[in-house]
Amino acid sequence: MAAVTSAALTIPSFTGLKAGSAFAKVSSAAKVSASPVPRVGIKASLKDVGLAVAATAASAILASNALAVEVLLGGDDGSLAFVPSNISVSAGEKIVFKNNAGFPHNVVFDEDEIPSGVDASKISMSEEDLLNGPGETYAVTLTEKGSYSFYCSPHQGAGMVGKVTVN
Ligand SMILES: [Cu+2]
Repeated sequence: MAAVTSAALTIPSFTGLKAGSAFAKVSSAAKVSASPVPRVGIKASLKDVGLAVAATAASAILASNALAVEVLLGGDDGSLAFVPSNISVSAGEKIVFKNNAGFPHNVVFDEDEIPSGVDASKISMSEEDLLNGPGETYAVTLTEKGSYSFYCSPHQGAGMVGKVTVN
């Protein structure tokens, strides 16, 4: 919008030598069809603004991820594991599980190894629900303090289990 405003300010000075009434006419016409050069300039500026907005959104996403704890699903070495498998977070801190290798994976909290009163089904993916693609994520926020155990249902037998302590 700043680019459009500056262009509007530029056009009157461009036609400033003309009479008052002509000035008004040219000014309104200029809004519809400005000379090619300023139009290109406006388009380019708007594009730049668009990119700036996109960049801001991207950095905001990065910033929010920085506040979350990330756990990779599958090790870079091909191991069927949560990496790291034992984490500590603050109550209310977001935990993001991210598909890394050896998928499909999922994240299921063990109803017998979570604080009493917490509903395992509300913090877990279902046993049948799987993250199939690279980079897919499952995020959970735990608010009750205590110790929680979780596992990946396809790979529980292979030892893909983890633990989170909420402080
Ligand atoms: Cu798995």
